[in-house]
Order: sequence, then structure tokens, then C-alpha cells
Amino acid sequence: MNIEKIMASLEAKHPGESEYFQAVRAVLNSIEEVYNQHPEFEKAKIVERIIEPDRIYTFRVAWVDDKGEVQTNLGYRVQFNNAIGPYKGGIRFHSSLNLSILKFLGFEQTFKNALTTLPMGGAKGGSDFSPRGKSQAEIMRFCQAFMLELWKFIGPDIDVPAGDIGVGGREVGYMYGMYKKLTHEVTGTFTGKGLEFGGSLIRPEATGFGGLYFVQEMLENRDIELKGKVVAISGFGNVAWGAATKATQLGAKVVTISGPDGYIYDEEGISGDKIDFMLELRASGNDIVEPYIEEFPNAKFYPNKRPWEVKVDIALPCATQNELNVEDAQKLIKNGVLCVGEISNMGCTSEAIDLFIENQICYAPGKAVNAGGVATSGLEMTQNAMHLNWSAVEVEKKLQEIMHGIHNQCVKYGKQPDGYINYVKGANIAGFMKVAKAMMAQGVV
Ligand code: 2IT
Repeated sequence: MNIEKIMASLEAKHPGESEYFQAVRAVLNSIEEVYNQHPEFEKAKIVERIIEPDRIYTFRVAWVDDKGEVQTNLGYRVQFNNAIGPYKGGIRFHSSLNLSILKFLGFEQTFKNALTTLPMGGAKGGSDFSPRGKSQAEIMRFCQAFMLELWKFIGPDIDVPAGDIGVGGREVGYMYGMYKKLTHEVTGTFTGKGLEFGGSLIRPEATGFGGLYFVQEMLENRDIELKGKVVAISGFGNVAWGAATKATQLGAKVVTISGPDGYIYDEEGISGDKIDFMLELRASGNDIVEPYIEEFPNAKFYPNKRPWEVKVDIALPCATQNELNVEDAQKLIKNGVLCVGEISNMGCTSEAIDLFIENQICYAPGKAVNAGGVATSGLEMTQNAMHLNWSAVEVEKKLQEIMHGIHNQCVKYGKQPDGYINYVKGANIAGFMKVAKAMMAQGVV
């Protein structure tokens, strides 16, 4: 495989799509050696095919805001790869969203979903609509307008969307409501639904919970206990909330959360009421964390800074892509960080990852660490197909088994001769092999 040639051709076809190139290059670097041992992959041009999405839908979303003004947003669905199952992946609403970000997310989702062992292909969608400061009615109207276009392209055995940044249970409810209105079908075509209409217990918690189970496995592998460790978390949304909840349950102390406005440092630990307060912060719709210090005055707020400058044992990016750069990585390493678990998708820049690996830090990428979210979506699809609901205990047990299985796959494919586990390699090779074999078996399509 000639990585430079493949990248040059991709870059020529899709100028400026830097996040997409970053994600593709990382996977190609990891799989190069294994790929070259499989001449049949090269002959079938698996890499050339796997790096391009199957198809992309883009559409205009027009809606009327509370002032009566007409608003125009862009809507997208990137159906990346369905070699192992129906397209599956979240919907993101964020003002900065673009096709490069959605293609990187869809590409990553393809390998992540393969790692879960469940039959799900990869997809991602969303809009540049910003939920910040919008009223409930505006959010509903936008979701309905978005769905008027998207409904044609999705279905329980075609493509099953879910939430992501800016899309939670409320938005999924509005989109699913409009989907049902248009199709006259109750098929559970979304995951992350409300519990009253086919949602799964533990789905809201699953990304954070799964992340902590994975981190626990990484630490155990080095004979280190999670209990008593100090943890920095970024973000304050659904993923950060689930991660803080499980970290606290497992006896660790979470000392930071963050927002676009800066970060909170709470030396006493963010637990109990303080974790619940994250839900209030989010419900306010203002996308800021500063109000935390009004509620809990012993904590400190550091405006326009990231939490990676705090001395911690474990760092868990839970916000967005490239939120931890090489300078942040240097600070964490200098402060003696033991483990970095990416719970956001592509949370670390490639330079930061290289530095972690060079320093033999226990680091694992989003597609392994955060796979518990989509895995539990897969469990929601199973429950919907069976017309049954599992108990919270049952779902969480399955989630834990899936995370254990993903960790094992990373060790299998990522263990280096000196014993260091390169989780980037492990996750990329394991995910790639499954999708590549499925593509080989299904011919050139
Ligand atoms: O990035 C992700 O894996 C998600 N946003 C969850 C996707 C899903 O289909 O549950």
C-alpha cells in the first residue's frame, strides 16, 4: 500500500477536508503492515473503496424561528459503509459542522461499530444548526424540518440514526415523531429514544459507562487500580455526565469539567449533586460551565482554558474532535498522567497521540473507548426487533462484556514486542479486518 499516493489522491478529490484526511491517515498508518500481508485486499482495492463513503445526502433545511424569520440550514447524512450491517451512527447539530467532520465521523464509526461485534455499518449525519439559545419550539420545528428530508433515506434495516453533540433524547423524540408521521410505521428507526417508546435503559449512560469500563481494563492490564485516582474530564454533556457518574461509582475522583467558555476545577470532587447539576447546565441551553461556581463556590473557573493543565492520573476527553493537542499532551505527561482514554471521537490530535505512544502512556482512541454508546444502540435495535425490553442490569452486563471484548481485540492486534499495548493499532487493525473481510466476501459493489 502506498499511503502517500492514496492520501494525495484523496486530498485532490476533496480539497480542505482536514479532519477526514486525519482520520483516514491514522487508520492507513495502523493497518499498512497487515494489509501488505494480504495481497487479495490490494487486488480488490479494499483501501481505495473503504476510505470513500458509499453515498452522501445533502439537503437544505428551511424553518421559521420564534420571531417569524425564515432560517436556512444545511442537512447531511453520510452513509459510509454497510458491509457488516445497516448504516448506524449519530446525528450532530453544531454551528461548525461540515462535510469534512461528518466524513471523519462516518469513517471512524465504520470501524468502531465493527469492534462492538454487533451487525452495524457506519454512518453519520447532522446539521450546522446551533441549538445554543434556541427555544424548545424552535428546536422542535427544526427537527421536524430536518426529518422531512431525511426520512426517505433511513429505516430499521437501512440506516438507523441516533444522537451525538447537540442531539439528545429530546431531539431524537422530535425527529422520530416526524419520521413516524411520514412513514406510518413504528419500527424503532432511531436509537436513544425515550423509555416509553422503545428506548433502552442505560443508553443515555452507555458512552460514559463503557468508557470507564474500558479505562478500568487498560489500568488492570498494568496492575493499576482505578479506585482513588484523580480524573480530568472535558465537556459537560451526556458523555461527560456518564463518565463522571461511573468514575465516581468506581471510586475515582473527578476534578474537572469544561465548556466552550473554560473549565471548572473542583478539588473536592465532582460527585452526587454536582453531577446532577451538569444536567441543569445543559438544560439551560447556554453552552457554558461558569454557573457551576455560583452553585458550588469552593470550585474555581478558568476562562478560555482547557482542563489538561491540571495534575491528574487519568485524562478523559469527552467533548469534541482535536480538543487535546500536543502542548496539552506535554503538560499531562509532565504532570505524571497514567492513562488517557479518548471518549470523544478523535479527541486528540495526531501529534498528541504520537507523544503519548512515544512515552508509553496508556492511551486508547475514541473508536475503542467510546464504542459503548453505539453498542448499546445496537442493543436497543435488538430489543425493538424482539418487541421486548431488557432490564438495566441486563443491558449493563452486556455493555460490560462488549467493552471487555473490545479491549481483548485491541490487545490481540496491538501488543508490541516489548509488551506495550498500542491501542491505536489494535483498534484500527481489528476493526479494519472485519470490514475488509466482509467486503471481500460480497464482491465489488
Ligand atoms: O459517536 C457515536 O458513536 C455516537 N454518537 C453514537 C451513535 C449511535 O448510533 O448510537
